[in-house]
Amino acid sequence: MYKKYLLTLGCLMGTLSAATEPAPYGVLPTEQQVNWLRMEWYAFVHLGLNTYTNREWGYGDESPRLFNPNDFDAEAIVRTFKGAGMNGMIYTAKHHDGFCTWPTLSTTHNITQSPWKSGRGDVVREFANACQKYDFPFGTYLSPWDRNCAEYGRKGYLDVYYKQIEELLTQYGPIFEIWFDGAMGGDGYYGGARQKRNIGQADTYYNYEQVVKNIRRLQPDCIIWGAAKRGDVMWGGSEMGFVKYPLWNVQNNKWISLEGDTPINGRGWFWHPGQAGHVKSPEHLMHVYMASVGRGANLILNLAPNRNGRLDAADVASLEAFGRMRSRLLAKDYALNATVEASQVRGNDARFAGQALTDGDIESYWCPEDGNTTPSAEIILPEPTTFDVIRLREQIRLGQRVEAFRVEAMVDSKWQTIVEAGQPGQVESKFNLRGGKGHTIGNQVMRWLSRPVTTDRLRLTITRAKACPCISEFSLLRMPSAEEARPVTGDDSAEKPLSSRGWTYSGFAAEKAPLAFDGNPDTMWHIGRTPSHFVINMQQPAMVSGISYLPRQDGKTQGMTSRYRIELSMDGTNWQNVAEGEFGNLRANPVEQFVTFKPQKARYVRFFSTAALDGVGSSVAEMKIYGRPASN
Ligand code: FUL
Repeated sequence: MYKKYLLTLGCLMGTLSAATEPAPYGVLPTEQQVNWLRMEWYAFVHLGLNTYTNREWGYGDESPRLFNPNDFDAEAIVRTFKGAGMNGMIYTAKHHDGFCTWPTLSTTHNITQSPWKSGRGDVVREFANACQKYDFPFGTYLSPWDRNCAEYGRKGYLDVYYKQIEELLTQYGPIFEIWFDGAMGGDGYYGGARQKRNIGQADTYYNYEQVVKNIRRLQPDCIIWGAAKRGDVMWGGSEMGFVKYPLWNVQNNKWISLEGDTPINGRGWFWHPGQAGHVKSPEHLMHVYMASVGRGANLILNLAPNRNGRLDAADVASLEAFGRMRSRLLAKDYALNATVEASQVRGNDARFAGQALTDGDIESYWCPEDGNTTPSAEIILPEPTTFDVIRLREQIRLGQRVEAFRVEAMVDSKWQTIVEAGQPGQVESKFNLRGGKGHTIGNQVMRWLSRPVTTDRLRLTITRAKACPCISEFSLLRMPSAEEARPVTGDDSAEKPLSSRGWTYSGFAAEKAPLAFDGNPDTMWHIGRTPSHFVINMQQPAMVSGISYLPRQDGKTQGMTSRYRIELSMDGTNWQNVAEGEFGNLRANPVEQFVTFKPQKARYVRFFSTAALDGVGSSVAEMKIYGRPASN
C-alpha cells in the first residue's frame, strides 16, 4: 500500500515537473520593450518657441529672445504627472523650428540666446533633475527636421544632429525613450535661404541604421521611437491617440510596439492663448486610453506649459480627473483569486494551470499542450459579480500568439456570449469601443462591454492562435461612472466667435462659403483651385482679432488649405493684410487651428487659401471669426 502510494506520488511528481515551457513563438520583444509596455502611459511636454508664437510648427526664423518661461517649475510639472498616475515624461528638447532648449554646442540657435535666466537656463536639465528626484522616467524628443539649420538637407546637418543626440544621451542621465519624428514638411528658413528642401528617404539621409547603433552604445535601455521603423516603437497612426485593433506587435519580422499620441488640449501640441475652453474631457481621455492601452499599445498624452512655463489649470483638472478614473478602473480586479478550470493544462503541470489567470501575477501563465490552439477555461467567482471591462494578457516574452477569443457568461443558467470572437479581416473603428470583439491580446487587451454583466461563472475560449496560447491574466474590472470625473470648467479669456447670422459671402465658390460657417464639420467650402479666396460681409463692423480654421474632415488631404492670408476691410474695397502663414501638421492632426492678430475694426474679412496639400484646391470645413461687435 505504502509502496503503491509512493509510486503514485512519484508518477504525479513526475508529471508535475515533466512539462517544459512552450517554445517561444516568432519574434520576441526585448526586455526593454517588455518593460516599456508595462509603463502604459506617460506625458508628452511641448514647450519651445511655438509657445510664444501661437504656432504648431515654427518656420525656423523665430527669435530666441521670445523664449522666457519665467515661472517654469519642472518639479511642479513632474509632481502633477506623477500624482495623476503617469509613469514618465518626454520633453521636446528641439522641435521642427530647430530651437534647442538646452545649451547645445551644435548650434547657436539655442537657449543661451534667450533672456530666460539671462541665457543660463537649461530646460532639459531641469526636467531631467526633477524626474530623477521623483524617480520618474525621463525621455526626449529631438526633431530630425530642422527648419533653422542652414545645412539641413545636406551632409553638414548630420554632424549637427548627431552631436545633439550625443549631448542629450550623455549629459542628462538615463533617457527611457527618444523620439525621431517622421515629419519633414519641406520648406523652412534654413539659415536665411527660405527654401523647400527635399531629403529623399529619411532612413538614408539621417542614416538611422547608424543612429540606432550609436544610441544602443550610449544608452542600451533607451527605447527608440520611429527612426524609419528601425526603432523599438512606432506611431499609433493618428494624433487622436487611438491605435488600430487588432494589434500585432510584429512588423516585417521585427517586434515593434505602438504608441498612441494625443494632446490633452484640442488646440494642439503647444500652448495657445485661450485654450482653456478646448481641453478634452476626462471621459474623452478614457476613450483614448481604452483605444490605445486597451488595445495593447502605450499612450503618450501631451500637456503644454504656457508662456510662464506653467501647466494650465484646466488641462491639469482634466488630467487629474482622468487619472482618478483610471485608478478607480484598475483598483479592483473582481476575478482575483477566482477558481479556474481549464480544458487542458500543459503536462498537467501546476506551473501552467488555469489558476495562473487569476493569481494577480502577470508573469505566470496558463498554457495547454503544443498544437492546442483553441483551449478554454472557466472562471468561477465566489459570488455573482457585476463588471463591464474584461482585461486579458498574454505572456509576451514567449511571443504574441492569440488571434481571436470569446468570452461567455453564465446568465440565467445559460451561456451568453459577452465578447464575440473576432473574425479575420475585421478592424475595430476608432472610438466605438463598447461591445468590441475579441481579436489580439498581446501585452494586454481591455474589452469594454456594451452594458454591465452580472454573473458568477465565465468561460474564456481562445478561438484562433498561431501557437498554443500562453495567457497570463484574466481580469474583471468596473468602469467608474462619469460623475467620477468632475466637469472641467474652463476660464476661457479669449475673444468669443462672432455670430455668423446675416453674413453674406462673395469670391470663389461663394455659394459654398456658408458651409464653412454652418457649424457642421462634414460640409465645407471647397474649390479646385489654389490660390483662391472668399469674402465675408459681416454687415456690421467688429473689432476682429482672429479666425479659427477647421480643415476638411472627410479623411482626404487633397486640396486641404495649408497656407493662408487674411485681409480686413471696412468698405470692401481697401484691404489690409493682417496675417499670413502656415497651418502646420495637418496631415497627422487635422484639428481646428487659430490665427490671432491685433484687433482691428472691420466689416469685411477676406480669407485667402494660398497653398494646399496634395494638389490643387482650397477648402475650409469650418471657420469662425473672433472679436467683439463695434459701433459703426
Ligand atoms: C508630430 C509633429 O509634427 C507635431 O508637431 C508634434 O510634435 C507631434 C507629437 O509629432 O509629428
